[in-house]
Amino acid sequence: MFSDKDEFKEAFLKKLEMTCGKSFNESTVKDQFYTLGLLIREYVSTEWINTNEHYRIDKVKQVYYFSIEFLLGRLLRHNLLNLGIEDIVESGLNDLGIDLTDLEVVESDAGLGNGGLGRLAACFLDSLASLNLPGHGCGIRYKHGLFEQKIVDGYQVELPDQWLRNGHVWEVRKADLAIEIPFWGEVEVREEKGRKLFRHINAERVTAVPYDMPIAGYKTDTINTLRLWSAEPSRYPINQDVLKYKKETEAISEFLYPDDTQDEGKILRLKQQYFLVSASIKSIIQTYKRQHRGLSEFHKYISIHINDTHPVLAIPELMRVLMDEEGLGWDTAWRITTETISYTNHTTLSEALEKWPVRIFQPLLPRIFMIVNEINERFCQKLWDRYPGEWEKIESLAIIAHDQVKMAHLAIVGSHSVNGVAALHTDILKYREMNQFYKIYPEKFNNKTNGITHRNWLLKSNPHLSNLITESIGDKWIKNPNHLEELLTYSNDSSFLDSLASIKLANKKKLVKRIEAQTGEKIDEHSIFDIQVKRLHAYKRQLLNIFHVMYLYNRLKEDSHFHMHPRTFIFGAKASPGYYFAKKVIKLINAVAQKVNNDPYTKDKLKVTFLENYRVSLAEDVFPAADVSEQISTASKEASGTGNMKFMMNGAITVGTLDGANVEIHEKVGEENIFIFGLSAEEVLNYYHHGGYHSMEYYHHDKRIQQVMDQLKNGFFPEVMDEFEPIFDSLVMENDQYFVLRDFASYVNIQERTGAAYENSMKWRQMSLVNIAKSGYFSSDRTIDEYAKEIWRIHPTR
Ligand code: 26V
Repeated sequence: MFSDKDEFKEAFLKKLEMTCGKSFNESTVKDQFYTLGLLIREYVSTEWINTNEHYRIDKVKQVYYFSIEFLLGRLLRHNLLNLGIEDIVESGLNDLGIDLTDLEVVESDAGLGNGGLGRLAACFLDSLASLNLPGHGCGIRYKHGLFEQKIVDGYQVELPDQWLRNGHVWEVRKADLAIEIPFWGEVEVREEKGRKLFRHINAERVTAVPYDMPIAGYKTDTINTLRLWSAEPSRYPINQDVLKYKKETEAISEFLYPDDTQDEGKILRLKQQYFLVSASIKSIIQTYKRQHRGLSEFHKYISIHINDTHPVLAIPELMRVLMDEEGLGWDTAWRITTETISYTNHTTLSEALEKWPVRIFQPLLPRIFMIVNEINERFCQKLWDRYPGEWEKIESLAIIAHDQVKMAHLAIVGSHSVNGVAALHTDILKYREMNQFYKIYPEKFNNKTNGITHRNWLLKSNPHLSNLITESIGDKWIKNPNHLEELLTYSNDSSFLDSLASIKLANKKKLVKRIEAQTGEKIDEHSIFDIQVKRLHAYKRQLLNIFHVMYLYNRLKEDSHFHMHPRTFIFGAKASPGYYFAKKVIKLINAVAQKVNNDPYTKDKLKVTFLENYRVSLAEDVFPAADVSEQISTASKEASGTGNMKFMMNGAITVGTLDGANVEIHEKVGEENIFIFGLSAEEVLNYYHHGGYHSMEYYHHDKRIQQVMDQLKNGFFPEVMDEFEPIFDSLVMENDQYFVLRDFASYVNIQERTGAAYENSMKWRQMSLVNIAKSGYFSSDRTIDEYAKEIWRIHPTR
């Protein structure tokens, strides 16, 4: 459509007049952004169609990645980069007096996710397309993504996210491909020619309308699809409350993770899950039938991957379609279903494992419940044959027990592959949390260590570092990040190391500017930027970090000889709206910031900043500016972590526990290029099983801990007398289930070593270089290549 900047300018100006009805001189940045977006979408449309034609005509096996979250962020520069037209567009716009970065910030983040799980899905889409793999995403087009966070007086306040306010330029609504989804009602059973026939009657119907987004690979011809479903009313029922029906229908795609403490919220979440999988499966089958006769070979052409258990109803839904709509028998349908579906587990935390009460499940999804029940009965029969008489064991493994449907059990039984997301996590699944299932199905369990797309998290977000890398080793690393290892030849090249340091400084300055513009706070860019950004959760131990800051503050105040390199502790975290304890931690961080930043005695040494509304577009400025990456979860609790990889790739040094993918980062960079501390997963799990930890002893015997704990309630924070008592209680009185006090001394120790290491700037730069050079393994290209070969059995096309 345009091959040089003059053609681009001409197309841009024409498009602007046509879509906005304004002359260029009258146009706003929003008009310009929207015009550019439309132009790009048109630019990809031919290849998009070609890709799909090729998949159809050549009967290519395709994977569909089902996920309740896709955390895409902004897409303008991402698309320009992947299509290879960034330079043309940027310089064309320059000629017109437009700065591309001014257009970029107009775009709202597509924040349809919480954190790691949703961002992983977004990185996977990029890698699939970039590796020319036939793989698409299926999700929900929430009207409101994850809430917008404001910090008011140190407290988190949530506002609804309004990402669709100005429309979403990358999507195409396809009303003609809408699909009806039934809820409630009854199942009518008839017998015909010796076969049972099932019909779902008196159902309330909801229409699922697809919105498709093109997913362009990096400089390839492949354009895959992300299909997000939106819920709309079907034909309005006669004699019913029409407004109520409309509201209830639209609620399905209104919010990401509606509050599920009450039954109403539980129903809504289960509706969302079925809505996603039913619409997706029906549309996959419609497309499939245009290319193939019959469904007996479905699994040879289609793979469906379920990202955690949220889409696990794909299993009974596929069974339903194969049996009730296509007339296959149970055994054939079961073989096809299990061969089609694969499952990733993303957490071992018991409170995060999904269970649905039968009293909600059965009436909402009557036919699906019957099928789940049948799957359960057949599975229990198998268990009975294997473990005759062992009722307790059978009960603990059953899919339905004690009036609850256990989604993870359904996922394991109904799929051919179950994977964890880091080596340690998979071992914990195999030998601890899911050991009984592992014994029954050893062949299903496998590991796929997470990865991130280096094209987003390095090439796009850290252009200066990317340029330095390309100048040094060429640009092969962009398509194959293992080439980053060639950077090791520069380990003793002082001019290269100097460049590395000045790029880091420039990135820090950029972040400082952004923080100053937002909060008015001034930050010393020569201080160590020590950063912890991730969802707020007790197991991630933001508390340990802030206690360390309190300890440093106390030390500085009490010991005039105490030396430390100036440090800025940066936090970014959203807490679930109903997560009381997590919100206390946010308040504590802000209270410490208030205290420390305003004390003339410490303010040149210590600084604490809480970044409001942490999200993808902010993260893109945070990772490149980090010196120290905080990955300090209680060992065994963080399935993988992916922020750890983004920091590493941008040259930050990890301070971390041997948890999740930190273990593998440690292996890659070696002992001397990472700061490891704290209990091992083994030790933590042993404490859980055998007891022996008494946090009170640490409180009494370590004066540093005692002082910090006491400050939570002795008026140290003057305006908040009993605000932090629940934190004190959980650590001291309720035995500190995440071992914060247990790991405190070890953490202080490693932090002291970290600070000292930073002062040897030559050594620090070398460490940083090793981290960048060894980060290739953590590219999602490697991860996706493994999924493609070992689970999905799909192949690169063209
Ligand atoms: C969910 C919940 C919901 C209820 C309250 C407690 C709780 C705790 C954790 C979760 C996590 C759900 C699954 C998830 O997001 N896992 C994350 O997946 C990432 C991608 O694999 C991985 O890097 C993170 O370690 C893992 O926590």
